Order: sequence, then C-alpha cells, then structure tokens
Amino acid sequence: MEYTINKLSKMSGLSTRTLRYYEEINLLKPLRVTEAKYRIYGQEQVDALQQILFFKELNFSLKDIKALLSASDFDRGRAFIEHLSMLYKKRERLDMLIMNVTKSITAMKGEIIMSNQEKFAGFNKPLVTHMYTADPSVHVFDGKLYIYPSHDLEHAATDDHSGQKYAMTDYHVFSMDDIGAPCIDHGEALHIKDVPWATARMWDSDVGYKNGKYYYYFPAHDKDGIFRIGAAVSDKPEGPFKPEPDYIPGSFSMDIAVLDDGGKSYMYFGGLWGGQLEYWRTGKYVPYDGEVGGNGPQGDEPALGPRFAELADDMLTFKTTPKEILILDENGEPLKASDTERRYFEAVWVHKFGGKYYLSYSTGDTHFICYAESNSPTGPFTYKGRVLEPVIGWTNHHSIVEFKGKWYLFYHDSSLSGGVDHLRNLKYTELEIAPDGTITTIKPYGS
Ligand code: FUB
Repeated sequence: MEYTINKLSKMSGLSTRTLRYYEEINLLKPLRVTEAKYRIYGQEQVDALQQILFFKELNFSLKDIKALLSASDFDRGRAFIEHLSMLYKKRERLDMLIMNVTKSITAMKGEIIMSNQEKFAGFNKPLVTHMYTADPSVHVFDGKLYIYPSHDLEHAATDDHSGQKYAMTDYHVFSMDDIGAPCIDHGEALHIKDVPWATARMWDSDVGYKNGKYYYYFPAHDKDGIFRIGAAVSDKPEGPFKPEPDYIPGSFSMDIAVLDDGGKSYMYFGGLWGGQLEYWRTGKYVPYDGEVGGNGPQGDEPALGPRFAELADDMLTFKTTPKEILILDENGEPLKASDTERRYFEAVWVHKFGGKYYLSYSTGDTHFICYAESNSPTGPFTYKGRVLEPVIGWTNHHSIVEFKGKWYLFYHDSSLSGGVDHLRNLKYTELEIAPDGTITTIKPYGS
C-alpha cells in the first residue's frame, strides 16, 4: 500500500507541514518523490510514523526519536512492549491524579482527613525527560541548585547482579534557579574517553568546592576492572571538568558523597556487590570469583559500612587513610549482615541538621533509603529509620539538601522507561524534618 502525503496526513492526523518537517530533519523520508514532485510513502514509512507518534506521546524529543529509530539494534517488537508498559505507567499516574482529586473533594466536605503527602500523589513527574538520569547528588552553589547525576544509557542489558547493565560513560550537570524552575542541562561535563585510567561504569558521583574551584569525584573501573575514584577540576559548578591523569591514590569502590564541614572536606564512599566493597575487607584488594556478595560478611557478622576519608587541602588526594563507618542498632551493636532491611548497601549521603550528622543510604536488595544519626561526621552512627520506601526499578538512590530554608529529597525511579532498572529518571520532593532530626518517611506513590 502506498500513500501520498495528503493521504498519510489524513490517516495519521498530522499536518502535511509536519510531515514535510519530519522529512527536512531526516526523521521520516518518503519512499520516493515522483517527477511531478509528489511524495509517496510506503508501508515501512507508515510503520515508522506510528513509532514516532508513540514516542512523541511519551514525551521523547524528535532528536531522541531519530536516534532511537536509526539505531542499528532498533527492534520494533521490543519497542511496542516498552510503549505498552510506559502507557500503563501513564495510566497509573492519571488514576492517581483522579484518586487525589476525588479524595480532595471528599476531604473538603469534611468526610475524610487527607494527609499533606496524599495531596501530592500523582504529581511527581520526572525532572529530566530528554535523557535518562540517576543517582542525584545535589548541592547549592551560588544560590542555585546544582544536580550531579549519573547518565543512564540505552542498550540491551543482561542482569548478573554485578551491575554490568549500568554501563555509563559520561556525566551531564543540571541546575535549577529555584524549586519548580526549569531544570537546565549544561551538557556533557566529563566523558570517559578523556579519563586516561578509566575503562567503564561511571556511576554515582559528587562535587566538592574549595577556594574557588569545583572538584568532581567519580568512580570508574580501572584497567584491571577494579573500581577507583577519580577527580576532575573546574572553575565553574557546571564544568566542563578537567580530569586528573590518575585516580586518587588509595581510593576504591564507588558511590561518592562529599561533605564540607566547616572547612574540612570528607569523602564518603563504598557499595556492596557490583560496588566491590567486599573485596576490600582486609584493607587490600582480594579477588573473588564466587557468587556476587559471597565474599562479604554473612548472618550475625557485622555488616560492612561505607568508608570515609578526609580530603587533603589540594582536594585531589586523601589526607587520611579510608576507614569504615559503623552503623549501630538501638542497643549500640553494629547492624548485622542478615539485617538486610537496615544494613548499608550503597548510595551514601551525609547531611547536617541541628548540629548533628545524618548518614543516609540504600539497603540495596531490600530497596529502602534509611538513615542514621551521629554527633560526629565520622560516626559511629545510630540507625534512626527510613527516608524513602522502594521506588519503581531495582535501585534506590538519593540526596538530601537544604534550599531557601526548606529540605528536599532528590531521588530517582524508573517510571520514565516503564520500569527498566538501568533507565532511570530524577525526581524530587520536599522532606519533612522534625526539630529533633526525625525524617517523615516518603511513600513515593502516595499511601
Ligand atoms: O548508577 C549505578 C549504581 O546504581 C549506583 O552507583 C548505585 O547507587 C545504584 O543507584
């Protein structure tokens, strides 16, 4: 079956002007153009246009759609399955909004009491939609919010619990002038091809500031497949950042958070399984070929904690040797390895509130963000509770930041990709913190 541009326009609901524009940007070219200059579209173009419309419906930019459709591994069957799953998610969100309005009407009549959290159910949309972003580290620099996320890439992924599918190779920096203001993509800030020692897996990063310079800290596999932490420097919070030729001596594992504590800068890091923290239990790298996590503590043994080191004045080296942070239970005992709903797994973050220090982290395979409290930035910390319940997707990862007198939780989920674990998107929500530091647990999709 063949169609003229007018017929295709009528059938698809797109104007002929739009179809011509798609041709101009090489998104959808006609099968042929006749001598009389009629544009003729064949079955292949009709099917491609259907895909374009599905992707547009899901808010993909034309640029991204073009890249997706022209990828050598584009699979129409798989794309339909993904469209279906994303449309279900969209419907889920609409259902939540309908429920929110219905409850609000009932609450207005005084028939029920609606919590503040319920009032926002269904509203929380991804912050960035033109690319996949995860692991937000957020800081306030020059009165703006700067977001340093991981950049998730689309590829056919295998899942082996070692994190192989998180195959990231670059970082973009984002900023927001205010809460609710547009989230600006400042473009690529650092790429693996410019880092001489790094070979793969640019995972969760963070940025520190000292004496007019910004220091980007990022993990990556070195040439031996061992996670190390590198630094890159810029005069501006949005970069671009110039990487150091080698990784920070003595660094290992991944998931980085930097705390500026009155002139002293602390780096926190470390993660289990694909994060390789188990390999460093003795202080040295001990290779292990068994099942992932099998070389970590088991049962009643104390769980592994994240590591911390003070950064030297140059911000490019450690002033102190990395040490483990202890997380204790209500009896002052270290959390046990079997306590998987509370023990540390990855995604370390530290914030200060009311003179105390709060360490928050993901419990990994049980998918919570929990927090613990201490009087010192180096611990020991005592377990306090949960910050965030599980989100759509396997990983849960966050940061906590104060901005203009309010507290915010930045996190990610996989709603934009319809639940694909390694294709995540940033979100944020206001956080309620009581005067004694207690955080009200966020239920990301309402109660
Ligand atoms: O983004 C890759 C990894 O997924 C992060 O480093 C972990 O915290 C998890 O979010």
